Amino acid sequence: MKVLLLTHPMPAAPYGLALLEALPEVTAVEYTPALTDAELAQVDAVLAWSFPPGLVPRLKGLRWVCAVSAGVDKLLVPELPPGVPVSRIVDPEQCQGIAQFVVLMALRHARQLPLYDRQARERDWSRHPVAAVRAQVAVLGRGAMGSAVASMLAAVGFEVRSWSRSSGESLEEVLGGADFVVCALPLTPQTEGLLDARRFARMKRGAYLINIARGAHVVEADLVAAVREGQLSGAALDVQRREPLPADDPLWTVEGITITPHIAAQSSVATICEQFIEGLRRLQQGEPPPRQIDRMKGY
Ligand code: OXD
Repeated sequence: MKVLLLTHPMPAAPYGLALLEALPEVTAVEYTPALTDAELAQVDAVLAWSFPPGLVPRLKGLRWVCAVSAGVDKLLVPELPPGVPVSRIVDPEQCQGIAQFVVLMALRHARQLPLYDRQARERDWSRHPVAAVRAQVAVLGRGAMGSAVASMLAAVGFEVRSWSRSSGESLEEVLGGADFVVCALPLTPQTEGLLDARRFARMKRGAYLINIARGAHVVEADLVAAVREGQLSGAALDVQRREPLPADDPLWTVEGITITPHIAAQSSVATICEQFIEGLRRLQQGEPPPRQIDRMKGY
């Protein structure tokens, strides 16, 4: 069996070493553009974050795609044959890390830490009314991430309302009641650009957005406008449409928008290897790989 490692921007070496130790009979190759058609045609499985353009049709023997991540949106390219199963990593520790990040960002905003940081630089000891952390949070997405986020926010005193596309509730109504909106949705054609000028206008004036899902959920130019004109008080964006975010992107320049480089939480190499190796063993035995997503739904 042959596997292709496409873990860029993460280095492939640790995954190759783990595979060699656990499944010495499997050949693991790190992707380079120099791989020939004949070499690529022998690949049975890939461990990947995304596919370089034009690669998938050359993987003629592909039997399984395993994402190196929780989200699989970058792998669901139209060229991927419909019968090839796609799996994702399911890591409770990553969900917990994401939830901690959201709570951190929500409390930081609710307790005005950026303001006090600014004041401290000027040795200004002014006090402002303290907002009770009883604010309302709308968590968009009820999957593993969204549920972990909702529970942790509730545990520190926020009032949480969860929404998903299948809940039947009106998104506009849920947004309209929230002081904070957290995006934890999968990225699909139905959720791309969901948070746009129209939705920002439906939010409470001064609401705060936290996005730990995918940059493409947000129409970033609309967000910049909404924050600049005060409709939103700000946003914490751990994900952006273009990653790495280019130095000249307007998102960097807006007071109130915090950018972090997709670090809210990551699965450990050990967990990814464990789940990939489990799937390869199943493939060797002719069994379906675990943690498959529904390719029709896209998550
Ligand atoms: C992701 C991840 O899907 O980091 O963004 O796992």
